[in-house]
Amino acid sequence: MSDEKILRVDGEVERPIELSYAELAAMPAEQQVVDVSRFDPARKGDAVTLASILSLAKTKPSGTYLTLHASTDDFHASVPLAAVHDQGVLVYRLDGQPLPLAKGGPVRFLVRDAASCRTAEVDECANVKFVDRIELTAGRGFDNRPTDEEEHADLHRREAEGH
Ligand SMILES: Nc1nc2c(c(=O)[nH]1)N[C@H]1C(S)=C(S)[C@@H](COP(=O)(O)O)O[C@H]1N2
Ligand SMILES: [Mo]
Repeated sequence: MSDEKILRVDGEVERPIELSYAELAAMPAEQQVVDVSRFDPARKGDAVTLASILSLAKTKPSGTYLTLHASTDDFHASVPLAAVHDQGVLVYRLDGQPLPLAKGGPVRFLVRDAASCRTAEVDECANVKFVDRIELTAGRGFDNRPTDEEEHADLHRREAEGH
């Protein structure tokens, strides 16, 4: 059902919003990022810019962190908004269809120039899959990304096994 709301944007915003696949696909052409493999050959699909979603929800000045929630597997990451505002995209479509769960759908966050795992606050680990809620928070919000190498290796093992 393409009218079903798949993404909620709330927290430190003036206008909390909920978007469906159809609404994401209907966003203006200049807010769409068609074919993300153009900036990351390992990725596929079409996206909208994070900036366009945030301008719809109207981030308050108090919303300094972007906290991405994936309830599907209870994974959460919170990153400084300034570091991702212009580089973040939300992949929602693959081959003209909603992004499937197996590819991180319904919505996958990607940072165009993410550093390698655990090398910075904004790293590949912050490329959250199955995003269903984006919360603007005043300071760092909930984040359960792995903090040491062992935890991180475990997570990747579970991911490879399909959880
Ligand atoms: N929902 C969710 N998103 C996630 C993860 C996860 O376990 N669950 N793992 C993260 C980590 S640690 C990494 S390095 C990247 C891996 O993305 P890839 O499988 O597309 O390479 O996804 C990130 N996003
Ligand atoms: Mo990671």
